[in-house]
Order: sequence, then C-alpha cells, then structure tokens
Amino acid sequence: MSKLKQKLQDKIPEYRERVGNLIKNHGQVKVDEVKMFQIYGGMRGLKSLTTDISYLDPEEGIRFRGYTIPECLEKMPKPPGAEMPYVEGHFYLLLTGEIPTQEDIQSVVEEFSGRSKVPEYVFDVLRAMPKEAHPMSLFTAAITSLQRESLFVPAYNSGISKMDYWDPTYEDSINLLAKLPEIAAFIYRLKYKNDDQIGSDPSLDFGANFAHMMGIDAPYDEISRLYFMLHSDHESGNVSAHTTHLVGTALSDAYFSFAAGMCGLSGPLHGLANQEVLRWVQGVMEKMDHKIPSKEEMKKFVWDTLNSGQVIPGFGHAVLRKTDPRYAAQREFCLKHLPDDEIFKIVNLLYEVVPDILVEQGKAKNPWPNVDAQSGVIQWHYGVTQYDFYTVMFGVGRALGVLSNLIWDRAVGQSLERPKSLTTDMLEKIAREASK
Ligand code: HAX
Repeated sequence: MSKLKQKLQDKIPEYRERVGNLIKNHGQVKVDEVKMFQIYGGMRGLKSLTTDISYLDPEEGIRFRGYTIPECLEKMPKPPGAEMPYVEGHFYLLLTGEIPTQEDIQSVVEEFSGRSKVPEYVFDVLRAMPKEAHPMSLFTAAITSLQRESLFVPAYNSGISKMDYWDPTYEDSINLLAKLPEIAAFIYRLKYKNDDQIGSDPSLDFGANFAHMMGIDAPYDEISRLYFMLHSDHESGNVSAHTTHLVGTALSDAYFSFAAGMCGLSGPLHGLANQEVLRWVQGVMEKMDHKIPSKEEMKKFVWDTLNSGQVIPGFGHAVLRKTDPRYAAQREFCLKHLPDDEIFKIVNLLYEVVPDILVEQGKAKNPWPNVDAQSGVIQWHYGVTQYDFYTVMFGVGRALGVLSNLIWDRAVGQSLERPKSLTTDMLEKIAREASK
C-alpha cells in the first residue's frame, strides 16, 4: 500500500467516530433553517453540506485544510529551485490535512507518474470529436470514456463492504487525477497545434509535466503549479464541487462523478467565467484598436455591458464579500513577472473601475473581483491565447479538491443526497400562515 493511502487509512477510523457521534448523539440538533428566498435563490447561505477539505469565509476567503493561500505557498515543499509548491504536495494536504515532507511528496509524485499513462482509446475518442467542439466537451468526453477503467464498479458488483468503498474510490481518483495533465495538454495541442503532440515526461512533477506537454517554457511550470493549486477547491457548495459530491452519493464512480462536476464547471457563471473575462477584454481591445482605454472609456464599456443586461465576468461571488485571495495571489504574480503586459493593465483598470460601478448599480452583493478576473491574463501572456481552453485547466485543478472530497464521502459513508421539494401551492400556504 502506498504511503499516502496508508496515511488515509490510519485517519479514517477517527473521522468515522466523530461523524458517527454527531449523527447518533446530536442528530436532532438544529443547524440552520430554510427561508423562502433560499428555496428560490439557489439555497444561498443555507448550511446543509459538510467538508473538511477547505472552508470559505466570506470576509477572509479560502483556507485549504485551515491554511490560507499565502500560508500554503510559504509552508509547502517546492521542487528544487522552484517558486511554487508541488501540486502533489497540495493534494497530500487536501486529502490528509497535513503538510507533507519532501519524502511524503516524493512518494506521491511517484504514485502519480506510475499511473499517468492515458490509454490510446481516449485519444481516439478525442480525435473523433467534431473540430468545433468546446474543449470542455472534449475534456468531459475523455473522462467518461475512461470510466471503463473504474475499479469501484467491479468491487461494488462483487459485494464489497460499504466500509471499504473508499478504497477503490481512492484508486479511481488517483488513476484519474494522474492522467488529467496529459488529457488537458492533448486537447490543447489537438485543437490549436495541429495535433502535434508532445509526449509526457514522467520524471517531471504534475505542474512541470503539464507545461512540458503544452510545449511552453519556464516559468509556465510555475504558473501551472500555482494555477492548479489555486483552483483546487472552494468548499463543497460551488457547482462543480457540489455536483461531483451529489452524483457521487448515488455511488456513481469517480469518473462519472467528476465528469458531472466538470459539466457544471462549464457554465459562464462558474468556471467558464475565466474565458468570458478574456473574451470581454478582447472586445474592449478591438473597439479601442489595441489602445489602453482611459478610466472614463473603461467605465463606459462596463456600463454598456451592464445596461445590455449582461454580467461583468470575473466580478462578484455567491459567498465571498471581498477581493478573492485567489485573484490577489495571481495579481501578485503578475506584478512581479508581467507588470507591463497590455492585458494586465486592462484587468488592473477593471479592478479600479468595476467595484464602484457595481456598487452604484446596487445589485451585486459583492462588487469585488474573483479568481477568474485574473487567471486568463497570465495564460495569455505565456502564449495560451485560446481562451476557450482556460476552463479545462481550471478543471484539472478542481479535480484535486473534489476527488479528495469524494474519497472522504465514501470513507464516512455519506448518504444519497435527496432533499425534499414542495409545490408552489404548498409554499403559498406556508407564506399565508406565516403572515397571519
Ligand atoms: N455583474 C453584473 N451583475 C452582477 C454581477 C456582476 N459581476 N454579480 C452579481 N450581479 C447581479 C446578479 O446577476 C443578480 O442580479 P439579479 O438580481 O438581476 O438576478 C444580483 O447582482 C445579485 O447577485 P448576487 O447575490 O450578488 O450574486 P449571486 O450569488 O446570485 O451570483 C455570481 C454569484 C458569481 C454568479 C455573480 O456574481 C456573477 O454572475 N458574476 C459574474 C460571473 C463570474 O465571474 N462567475 C465566476 C464566479 C467565481 C467562480 O465560481 N468561479 O468559478
């Protein structure tokens, strides 16, 4: 058994006891109550999920297993000479809750590289897809085609005990995760580089191997590590995480569950917002004939978008009420490495003008930028100008968090998710009685 799996196995009994105690001895304790606006308003703020992988405080932003982004960047071991930590180490942290040693990381790097070979039939499926298919359509197709590799399915069919479900889910999750960088890079080069593929180099870490297969030189390896880590998790209520969890509770295997989550990530209000930001910025640049707009000109572009009934992509959030620390971490990278980049200047200008305008418009509860406002700038700067690919990279990162969550769901025996619906008549009756 690998060191990582052993560590997980050692931790499971204590968690099961804690969860068992909550259900058995405190099962009737009220945690929250549902209000009418939440039923119609996307269950915003309703405390009805649990995860230990990460926690999103509205004012502070994300903590991964209790650590802020700056703490993760500082504390986590890095490849020799690198600025950004290992992706494999971040996965270790998400899964176990502990900061890994170099030795711990090395064994995860080896575990991943030993499982990274993508079967040829996945490439055949991708090559058979229509040329104009969106990269996220290719990404989800690759994941579902891999589903035949699931070890959970035969284990379940052979009557494995519920207590052991986490084990083949762990195997499926690592097998899938290890292949995602190659699948993503393959999609990129298939769609935008005439299918001129660059083979995987299993001696490289997750981030560096992705950069190598994309065909982009340093510091793109650093960017890849940062990007995958920042996008890994945002507690379990966001669409991609919640969908992966929800589908997983039906005991769909990790491939089906994650593919479902990726379909959710493909929405413009969620992961697709990163491509929308670049599309919007490109529209501005075309209208300005590639001249950086003045503050007044930019304000007009923003108002025009709002007045036409569209949202400003990359701004606002369902939970956060301040600037997203994932935005801030990427902005810091830009200030250090690409301060004079044309698109960075435009995105900075947006940071200066959009919040005030959203406040003046008076609709958005959070006028501040989110992760997606900044991520495309860095990609564009290093040559990934095909912005409809950005969500695929988001998806590779998101896998680290949602698959960790799925393994823990199985370990603690999370139940089938099945909330109760009411009809409009019933809600109107409840409203009438409440106003008596
Ligand atoms: N531009 C214009 N209007 C906005 C807005 C924005 N950036 N953000 C919110 N609003 C509007 C909403 O559309 C809503 O309008 P209606 O009352 O007319 O429906 C109103 O303000 C209240 O919305 P809210 O409560 O502040 O925000 P929600 O929780 O409903 O939605 C969203 C959160 C992220 C979907 C929203 O802020 C948005 O659409 N932002 C732009 C898209 C985006 O950047 N998405 C990525 C978010 C981060 C993420 O998940 N990444 O994957």
